[in-house]
Amino acid sequence: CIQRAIFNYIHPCNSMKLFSFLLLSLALATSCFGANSATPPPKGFPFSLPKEKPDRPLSAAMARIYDQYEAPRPEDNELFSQFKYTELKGFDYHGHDGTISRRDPSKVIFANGKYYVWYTHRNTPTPPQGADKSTDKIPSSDWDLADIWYATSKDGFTWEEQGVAISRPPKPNVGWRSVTTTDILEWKGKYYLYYQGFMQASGKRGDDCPVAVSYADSPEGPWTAHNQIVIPNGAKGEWDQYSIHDPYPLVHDGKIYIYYKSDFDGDPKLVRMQGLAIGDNPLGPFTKHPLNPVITSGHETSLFPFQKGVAALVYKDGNEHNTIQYAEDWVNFEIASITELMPFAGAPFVPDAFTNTKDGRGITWGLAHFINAGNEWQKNHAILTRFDCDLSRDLHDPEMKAHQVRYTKEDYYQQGLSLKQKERIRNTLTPE
Ligand code: AAL
Repeated sequence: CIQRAIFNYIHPCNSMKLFSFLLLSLALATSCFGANSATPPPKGFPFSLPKEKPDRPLSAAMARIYDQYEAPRPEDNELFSQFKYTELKGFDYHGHDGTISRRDPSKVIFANGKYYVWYTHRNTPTPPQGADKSTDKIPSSDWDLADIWYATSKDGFTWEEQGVAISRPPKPNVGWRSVTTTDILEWKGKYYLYYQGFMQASGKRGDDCPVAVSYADSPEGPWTAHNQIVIPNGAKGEWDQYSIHDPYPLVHDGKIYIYYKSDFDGDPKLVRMQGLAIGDNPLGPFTKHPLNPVITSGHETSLFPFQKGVAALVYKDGNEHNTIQYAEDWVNFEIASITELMPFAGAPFVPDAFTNTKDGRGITWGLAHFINAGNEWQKNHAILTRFDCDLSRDLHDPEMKAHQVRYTKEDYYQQGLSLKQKERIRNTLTPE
């Protein structure tokens, strides 16, 4: 009908009518385009990533970035961060000959105007020689025949070693072979160091030990050994029957929550998972949680209060390694982010570790270690290092929220094929 209207209108042709026709066409064209702006939105996912979960059918992966993570982008996720590393000053390693090792640092605390850290300290005539060659002087592993030493710092970068905090006790006390892998608790004005107490050289059967504790009125000591096992190995046939590693105390709900690792199974490789034991008294007893293991991956797993719950740095082992996890109830952990280059044996400075907070603020730095620091297993030893991150609700450091860690081609070529793999590939018939 529009065509007929135009034909009737301009049939007796003259310039006025031609001008009006052109005007009418322009108006129609504009209205058509204009009509386009009233057309429904495109059916595809929008170009600008919605900050909130959109009301439309979503794939499992798209639903997950809204349901599982704090934000659809890593840079907006408070529980995502990169990790940056700085060499520490103040520790001597005998030229990295393997006779001295520092590793598995405790959480860092601040007291008397300075930072404190405790760690496994080994100083032996030889580097580790394995369980069969070990003696009462020759270590089996990097953490065999070790004591617990401590150091202080004004800035977290340069440290002053203060010396031994806890020495190995005489036989048959718990830890007579080696006291290692300690962590600190401040509780009602006193200090407690929990640690692995070895009563045989690590590696004889396995890396077997329970957890013991010493206490002091000051972080400077002197430390009194409780001389009893506070977190015992599990019963025969239970997941944690042989090893209770990496005790990691925090205060929550007016109680002491000690997270720990156990190595189990071993067929063909060890499985490493994390358990939880809860107590009202720092000298025990501690009750293991019935849902243990509570984290299915990780190694020396470090944790920190975050909002109402607790977050965990889960690295190195297991299906969910390289993740940062979160449990609002401090027991049931979910993956909060995926990251990389995570600190080995991360030991953060956690200002609210013992404040029984329900509003955890998070972390920005801590210490960690590098094992086989000399890149020669014949000189096996570990060194302490510092990491920085932005897992804090009180910091916004966009550089820490970048999600592309730069590796060099050398890093990739260092991850080369083994001889066995090269042989396999060589023997694989090339397709016709
Ligand atoms: C560390 C920790 C425990 C283990 C050994 C020394 O990384 O998991 O302490 O026993 O390795």
